[in-house]
Parts: sequence; C-alpha cells; structure tokens
Amino acid sequence: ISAVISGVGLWNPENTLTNVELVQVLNAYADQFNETHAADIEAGKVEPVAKSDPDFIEKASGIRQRYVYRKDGILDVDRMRPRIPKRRDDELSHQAEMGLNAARKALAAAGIEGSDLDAVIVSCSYTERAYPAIAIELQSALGCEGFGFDMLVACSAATFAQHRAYDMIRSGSAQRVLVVNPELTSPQVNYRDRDSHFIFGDVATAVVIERGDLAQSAHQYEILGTRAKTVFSNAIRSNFGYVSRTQDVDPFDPDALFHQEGRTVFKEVCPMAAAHITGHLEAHDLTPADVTRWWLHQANINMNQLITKKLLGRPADGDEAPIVLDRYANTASAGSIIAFSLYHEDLQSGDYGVICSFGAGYSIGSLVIRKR
Ligand code: CO8
Repeated sequence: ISAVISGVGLWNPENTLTNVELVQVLNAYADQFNETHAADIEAGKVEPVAKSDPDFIEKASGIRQRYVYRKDGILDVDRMRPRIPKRRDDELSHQAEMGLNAARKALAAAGIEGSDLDAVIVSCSYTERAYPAIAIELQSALGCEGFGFDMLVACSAATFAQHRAYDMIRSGSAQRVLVVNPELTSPQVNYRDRDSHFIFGDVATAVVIERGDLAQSAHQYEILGTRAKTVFSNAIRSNFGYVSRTQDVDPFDPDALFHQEGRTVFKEVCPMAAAHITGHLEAHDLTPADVTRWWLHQANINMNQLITKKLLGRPADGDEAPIVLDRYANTASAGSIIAFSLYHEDLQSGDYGVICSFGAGYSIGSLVIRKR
C-alpha cells in the first residue's frame, strides 16, 4: 500500500509584525525598566534589560517580519503579550479556527471533502487546552467520521504526525488522514527578551495523506519512507505547563516562556540534521545529489545554509532549498510545510524531495518523497 501527500494548505493571519515594531516596544520597555531600577543596576543588584536591534535580527536570523494571530497587546509596553479573547465553549476555539482555515485549503487541493477523511491529527508545539482534543473539535467541524487526536513534538510536530498518518495508511487502519498544524506561538514568546523576541510567528498548515490508489489530485507525492530521531536536550525549553498554577508562576517568568541557548542549538543540531538526512536517503539508495527540492525546517537562515552545504558540498540555490523565514519567521513545526506548500508545484514526475524538521527535544523528522 502506498501513501501519498495529495493536498497541502497554508493559512496565515492578517496581521504582520516587523522587526522595527518589535524592537521599538522592547527598547521602550528597557528604558522604562532600567530607569526605574537605576540604583539597583548601579549597585549590581539587578541586571539591566538589554536593547534589541533590527539589523542584528535580520543578519542573525534572516527574519524580516512575522504573522501574528492577534497583534493587539504585543506592542503595548505595559502588556507585551497578545490579547486573545476567551471564547465560549459553544464557539470554535482559536486553534480549531486556525486549523480549519488551513484544512479547507488542503482538502480543496486534494479534491476531497471533510467527510472523506478517516482521521484528523492536530500536531503542533502547544495546544490551548488538553481536552477535548482540538483534533476532535476540528473533526466535528469538518463533518468527518472516524477519530482525531492531538500530539505535541515542538518543531517536529508536523513531520512526526505525517509519519503517524503514513503508518496508519500503510497498516490499513485509515485511508485518508488530515494532519493539521495550528502553530499559535505568540502567547509563549517573551517579547521582553532580546535573544528571542523576534524568533516566532503564527500560522497554520495542513496536509492530506491518502492511500495512493485513491488519490486524484494534480500534485501527488509518494512517501517513500519516514525517519525520526530524538535526543534529550535542555538547550530549548519552556517550563510552562498545567502544574505551573500550583507553583504560583508569574506569567512573565522567563523560565515559563520559550528560551534557548541559540548558539548551542546551532552547533549541535546542524550536524545531527545533516547526518540524519544523509542516512535516510541512503536507506532509499539515494544521495543528496538526487534530490530536487529540500523543504527544511525554518528556524534560522544560516542554519539552513550550513545544513544544505554539508549535504551538497556547495551552497544550495534559492530554488533547491526555499527559505520562507523572511516573511514567516520561525513557525515551529509548520516551517517546512509552508516551504512545501509554496514551492512544490513545479516539480516534475519522478523528482525526489525531502521534508525535514529539526528543533526542540531535540527532535528531527524527515520524509523522502517522490512526485508521481
Ligand atoms: N539585538 C541585538 N543584539 C542581540 C540580540 C538582539 N535582538 N539578540 C542577541 N544579541 C546579542 C547577544 O547578546 C550577543 O551579545 P554578546 O556577544 O555580547 O554576548 C550577540 O548579540 C550575539 O548573540 P548570539 O551569539 O546569540 O547570536 P547568533 O548569531 O547565534 O544568533 C540566534 C542568535 C538567531 C538565536 C541563532 O543562534 C539561532 O537561530 N540559533 C538556532 C536556534 C534554533 O534553531 N532554535 C530552534 C528554536 S525553535 C524550536 O525548537 C521550537 C520550539 C517550540 C516553539 C516555541 C514557540 C514559542
């Protein structure tokens, strides 16, 4: 039984945030904080808040702007977090709405209806609640029988969920699976921290994975194989969780927001990702030279350039390993799927491609695919 990606959908919020806007609010906060705590800073009792710089951001990361689900509140120096209104239980939840927008596009691309699906997986870095699963809410909104479940694997959530869809189809337990990634990262961003305030954006992606003999769409990619790897690391971490309430955690506690040792991540993850991809290709008697397109995780432009150089022995050109970071920033697990969504239709029948994520965990997930 073959499994194919037969449709992909991408939805981005209306609101964009530029580097300059983010830097302005952080620097205003730094001035305010440093003035208020001038005596303690002078006495060495309090660390001053460091200022940010738009040129640094673009040079260090390749990011120019990001989409945010709700802009309101982020640029208010007295708030510095999005204002996302609470919804009633009988309204669609925020992530279900984001996911639905991307899901509809993926279903249209695959030429199928929600009722044709057997399963819905919602997979992303965070879900806004533990239960009922966002996937089950989405399943209901799409009018799909069968089952749904949520799963979290940070940056590798999308690829790991696609692996599960592949397994389900190959084992015969489902014929058509929708994998949805509503990446609502902005609530976890520390907009007061210059090291990380620029990194993330919000977006939703979705793919339909179908049994090969059922797929009818114009652009189909057979999944030749999947490979996953995890290695425990504290270099990317957030300690926010359902136990936080019992620990009286302050919502601005940096420990309860995304934080990382960016340099360490860079050094440790790049060689791991390159070795992982090479090994996965070898298992299919392929080499990096056989691959037409690389849809890589989008965390940092320098990281992607280093990985593709390690793989190809030369820099990749823009077409080979597309970058979407400039427009979208790091959208956690959705990054490689955004790249796939925007840059796949020009592939010819028989062309090989690799989708690969790498990030927190550490986690690495890849799919080797071939256009039908
Ligand atoms: N403006 C000005 N200066 C700055 C700024 C800034 N905004 N930020 C840092 N600096 C300073 C630093 O303090 C440092 O100063 P000094 O030399 O005095 O110490 C100097 O600039 C250089 O800093 P770095 O060495 O940190 O700079 P880098 O060139 O390494 O760039 C990056 C920093 C961009 C963070 C880079 O290291 C990087 O991208 N690394 C890879 C990180 C990565 O891929 N992480 C993956 C995270 S995503 C993930 O796993 C998903 C998690 C789940 C989702 C979470 C949703 C919220």
